[in-house]
Amino acid sequence: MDPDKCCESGCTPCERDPVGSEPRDLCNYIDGEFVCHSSEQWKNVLQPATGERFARVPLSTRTDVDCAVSAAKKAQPSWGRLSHSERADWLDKIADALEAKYEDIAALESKDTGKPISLARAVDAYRSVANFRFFAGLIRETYAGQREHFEMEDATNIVVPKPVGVGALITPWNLPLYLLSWKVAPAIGMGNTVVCKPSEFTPMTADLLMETIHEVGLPKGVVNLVHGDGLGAGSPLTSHPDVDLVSFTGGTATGAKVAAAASPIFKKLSLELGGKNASIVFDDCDMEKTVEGVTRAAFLNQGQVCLCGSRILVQSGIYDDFVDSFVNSVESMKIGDPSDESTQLGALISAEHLSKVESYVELAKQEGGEILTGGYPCLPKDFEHGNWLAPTVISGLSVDARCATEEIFGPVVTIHRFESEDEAITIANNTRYGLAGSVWTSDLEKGQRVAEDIDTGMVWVNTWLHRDLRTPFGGVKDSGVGREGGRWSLGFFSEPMNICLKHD
Ligand code: TXE
Repeated sequence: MDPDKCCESGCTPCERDPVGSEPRDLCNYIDGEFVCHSSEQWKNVLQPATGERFARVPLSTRTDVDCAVSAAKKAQPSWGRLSHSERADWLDKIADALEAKYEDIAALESKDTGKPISLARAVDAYRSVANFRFFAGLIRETYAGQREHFEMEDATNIVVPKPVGVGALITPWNLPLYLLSWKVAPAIGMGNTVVCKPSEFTPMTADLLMETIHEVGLPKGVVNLVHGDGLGAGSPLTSHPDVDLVSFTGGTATGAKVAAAASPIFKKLSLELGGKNASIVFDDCDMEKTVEGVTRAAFLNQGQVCLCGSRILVQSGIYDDFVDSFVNSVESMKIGDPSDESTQLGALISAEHLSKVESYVELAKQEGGEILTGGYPCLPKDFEHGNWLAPTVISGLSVDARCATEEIFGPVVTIHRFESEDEAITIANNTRYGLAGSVWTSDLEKGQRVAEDIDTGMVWVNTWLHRDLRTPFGGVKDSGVGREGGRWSLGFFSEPMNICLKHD
């Protein structure tokens, strides 16, 4: 084998462009080295706010995927033999090193995704560090004492949490490092080695994570990264015979392809897919707090969060007042330059995605909807080539309308009137999705009762996106399969083996 190549099929070390230089060409990270990809193909990385190119991402191929999987496979046995607490120490080291780059994470994420810098700091940078730290603590706490065991009269059963093997971690563009770290930390913490495939639209903080992992000296091959698109890199990764588990977050249509690729060889699979979540507002809610909470749920990250409350159901007694206050609240949000600290709404991820969202607004008009607020924001010339849409509120649609049941994944919400608790629940469940939802009422008993009847994986009462990392995260119906979060992540990223010891 050529000593310059990291595996038989060949990937050569690449000279990294210095961080901060523009435009930058990114490299894959395989077997502890930044390496070139095997094709000549690149994709431009554009700033959503301005349309300017600021980097190029490799369009890797099956050859690169093979290389990365073989590095991960080679590294797994010795990594898997470390104790849980030794691996937790590595997670803490990564958390510390990432924390030192807090502002870089926020700035890169804001530039790459078009989201406001304040949000990138408070949510993306914060959670990326917190994910590593949280799983370090949880793994230590869970596996510090005696192993879980079940006594019989004449035998003892001991449950041994073994690593699954090589994991493929595929992430989307809306919360790039937040979601990647949410998968990498428990996956490697439980003794697996991984190949990451971040979204080709937002690769910058995944590169930063690899740089961080390299700096702390994580054993080579434990974390590998292949850049590229779904067809060239994602698909060969999910169908690779040496990949034992796939954790995917993305669109429902892509999730179906991933499941089809992974299931013939029985890979362990976790799919976090789309949502069309209802925010249910009862007559007895605290109006001011509810308007604030429902506005945040509707438009955080320009509505590009799978948990966003994109259908707002309001009880008839307060419908008119609520709609007035809600529209006022939406119109007061500051949209514009993502690097401005006071900005609340940034740009959409891509021109293609903007067109998809715009097409839903057009469809809403054809379906008989009334646009209560929306349109295009008036912005300085620097942003004329960006992907902008003002937060849009649509009323008057049937609850069966396509805009009221399909995932738009942008700053567009529909608002509907209901009379009774039962009707609210029926409307909330009237979609193929089942990820999340929120209920707004001063009666917590009613809040819990309604929440239990909603067919989703998560419901918040009088709050939204109030996350405790110990709780299960995931959806039902077309929103996915499986749960991650807390001990559910530890369960997914391990295989519980039972050893039965017969007593004399
Ligand atoms: O996501 P994709 P897209 C929803 C949202 C959006 C739609 C499509 O409605 O409009 O999905 O968005 C990789 N095998 N969400 O097209 O394609 C891809 O490269 C393996 C909801 O941007 O699902 C990327 O890394 N991988 C969602 C990742 O999958 C494949 C967040 C997600 O991309 C692949 C984002 C394949 N065949 C969009 N094809 C959420 N749940 O939060 C693509 N990929």
